[in-house]
Parts: sequence; structure tokens; C-alpha cells
Amino acid sequence: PSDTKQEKKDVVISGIDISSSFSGYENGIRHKLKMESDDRPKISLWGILKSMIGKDMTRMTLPVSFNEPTSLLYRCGEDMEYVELLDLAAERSDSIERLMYVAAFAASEYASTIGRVAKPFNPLLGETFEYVRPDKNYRFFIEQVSHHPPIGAAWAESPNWTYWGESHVKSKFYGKSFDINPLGTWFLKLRPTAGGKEDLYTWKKVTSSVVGIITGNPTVDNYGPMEIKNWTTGEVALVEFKARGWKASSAYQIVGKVMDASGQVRVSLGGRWNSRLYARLTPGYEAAVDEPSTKNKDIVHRGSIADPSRAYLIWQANERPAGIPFNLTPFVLTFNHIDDKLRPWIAPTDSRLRPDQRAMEEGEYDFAATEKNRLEENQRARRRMRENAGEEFVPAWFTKATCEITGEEYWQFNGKYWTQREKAGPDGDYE
Ligand code: CLR
Repeated sequence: PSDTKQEKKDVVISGIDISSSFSGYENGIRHKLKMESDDRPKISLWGILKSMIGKDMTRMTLPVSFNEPTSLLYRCGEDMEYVELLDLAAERSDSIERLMYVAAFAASEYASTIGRVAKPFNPLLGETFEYVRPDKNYRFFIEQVSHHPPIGAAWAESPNWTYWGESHVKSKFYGKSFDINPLGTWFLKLRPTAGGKEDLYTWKKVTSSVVGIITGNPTVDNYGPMEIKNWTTGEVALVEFKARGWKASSAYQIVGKVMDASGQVRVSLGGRWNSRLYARLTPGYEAAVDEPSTKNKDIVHRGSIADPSRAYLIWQANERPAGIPFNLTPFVLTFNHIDDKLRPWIAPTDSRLRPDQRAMEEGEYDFAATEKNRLEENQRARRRMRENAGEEFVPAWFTKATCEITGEEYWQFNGKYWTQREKAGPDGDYE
């Protein structure tokens, strides 16, 4: 299924060595789904939704044709699409430049929301998803730790950084729009390759919203302020996602600034979350940063931003080839891939083993619907059994902890997933 062999990189380990988790991924990623196109029935969203005003997404029963073959666990894993920005950040010796790339990373995940007005599957309690990229030297892991409300605890690692947080969204259908409010805080520990202190950054995700439901032109918009703070240095980046509004020109727009610990602006940011982001050195003042008219506008900048007279391209969205079923991105379609090498390594709780999501991506919508019902019935039965026995669900791989630096709660990964995986070996004998 794949032509790109993923070779182990010669990694210089400044932090964690994750290469022991590469087993199973030898065949590389897949580049397409089995199915050529999704011939889902086109039903009006408003026709179905109009009776559900005031409801949240988890309480809505929608025909499976409104689903896409992803889940909220996969949607969180999509944060990994542009992790190169974190490696770029770690390589910068100036903390303002590091923060600039971290802000670009925090904004980059929204590019994948374009053209994806579809409901991801709701993960089952205790469902897990692991995703390892030996070619990019990172590993990602997430566990569904609560069902109502739906909460996923995520933990990703690479030698230069650790990224973790709670994927917890509150959603509500208001009639005019369908709003999704992320509640959790995201943490990033960066280990600058030049040495020195580790940086700890935190931020919260912005609001996502499906607009244009009534007019029959549903679109995902992402809007609101995002504050990315470096707790080690006191520096802050403010990034504003502009709401779509009436004018086409404000669609997808981002404006922002990176400030030093005394609040002085050092770098101005601008661009669009669906295409490109630019930065300009603006010591002591703020300036609008827009797409330059030069022919070099597509070359991503990888050095220091030294020249205040020009804007540098710091992030560019990946291509979205037309014709991928469900409008998926080439990145997310690699998630549900499983082959004979990988199968024996993954946990029995891994999302790749969900028959309903598998059926969905293969276009067997009726089977997907009956399997989804069966799994959810089983989940309800397990919950009743727990209740009768007076037990509570305990996540296998995470525990609640409080961050000493920010004072906020987070899900601490116990790390055992990867050691268990290694111990179990290719026979896949988890406890
Ligand atoms: C946005 C980026 C965040 C993580 C995240 C969480 C929930 C996702 C949201 C993202 C994108 C929009 C989303 C939402 C859940 C439901 C909603 C997929 C990925 C869709 C568009 C709602 C469709 C509703 C109907 C078909 C009724 O980091």
C-alpha cells in the first residue's frame, strides 16, 4: 500500500529516545483510501438539524452519511500535521523566534478544517489511538478518558519537544450556527537544541463553528483570540482569528504579535489559517503583515528574521488534492491505515480496529451504522455493569495532575503504553 519506506533517522537525542516505538511502522504510510469516491446521499443539513436546536453534538442522532471516517481522537491527532514547526522552533536560539514558530504551530492545525463539515465518530470510553512517524521522529498517543462529556487525553513526544493536553469540546447547535468550544489547555515543552533551559508554553484552542447551515452552504469557520504564553521567559504571542463576517476579505484571516516579557512588540504576524502565515520583525511597533507581492512568497523561511523591511513566510498549508473521499487531507487518511506489520503491535483498544469506522471509509454505510449501534450498546452495557458494581472508569494510561508552573490541571501520561507495547512485542499481549 505504500511506496515511501520510512527509515530510521540518525537521531541526535537531546531529550527522549522514542525509536523503540517504531516497530510495526516499517511499511510506511498509505497515500489513498480503498474507495475512489464517496457516493454519500446529499441530504440538506438544515432539513435534518432544524429539530435539534439547543442540542449538543453528542446528543444528536444523525444518519451516518453525516459522518466522516475519523473520530475526535483522529481530529486531535491532526494537530501533528505541521510538527516540523516545533522542530524549527527548537533550533532557534532566540526565544522570540521560538515563540513565533510555536504560535504558527498552534494556528496551523486549522487548515485541515476546510471542507470538512462532517461529524467525526465519538470515541468509546477507553478507546486509544497511537500514531508513530519514524520518518519524522515523533510519537502520538491519545486515550478517551471520559464519555459524557467526551474527553480525550493526548501526549506526543519527540526528542526536542513534548506536547500534551485535553481534547474536550463543548458543542451546541444554535440554529444559525453550530458552535464548538474547546475547553482544555494545551502544553508544550520545548528543548532548545542549543541547550539551556526548557521552555514551557500553554494556549487554548479557538472556537470552531459551522456557519451557512440555513442557506445551504455549510462551512467551517474558526475565530477568536489565542494567547500563547512562554512561562519560562514571560513572552506572549497574541493571535487573533477573525470571524468570517460579511466581507470575503476577512475570511480565514489571522493577525498577531509576539511580545517580550515587558509587553513590547518584537514580531508582527499575519496571514490566513487556510494557506500561509507571515512574520515581520517589528521591534517596538506593530505592523500589518500581509502576503508579499514578490515571487518568493512561497519559500518558507528557515533562518533568523533579521530584516524589518520584509515579511517572512513561516508556515504554508499542505496541498489538498481534489477527489479524496470525504474531503479528507492526505495526512489524516494515513491514520486509519493498518497492515500485517502494524496489526500485531497495536493495542486491542486502538481506533484502527473499530469496524464501524473501517466500514465507513470503505463506503459500507449501512454496515457502519449497525456496527456503530452495536459498539455503543455494548458500551452502555459496560457502564451499567460498572454502576451496579459501584465502580468508576479508570483511564489506563493517564492520571489527573496539576501543573506546578501554571496551576492548571492536566492529564499526566504514565508512559506505560509504550513500554507495555514493547514488552508485549509483535504478539501483542497487553494486559
Ligand atoms: C478543530 C481543531 C481543534 C480540534 C477540533 C475539535 C472538534 C472538531 C473541530 C476541531 C473541527 C470541527 C468539527 C469539530 C467537531 C464537530 C465539528 C469537526 C478539529 C464538525 C464540523 C461538526 C459537523 C456537524 C454536523 C454535520 C451536524 O484543534
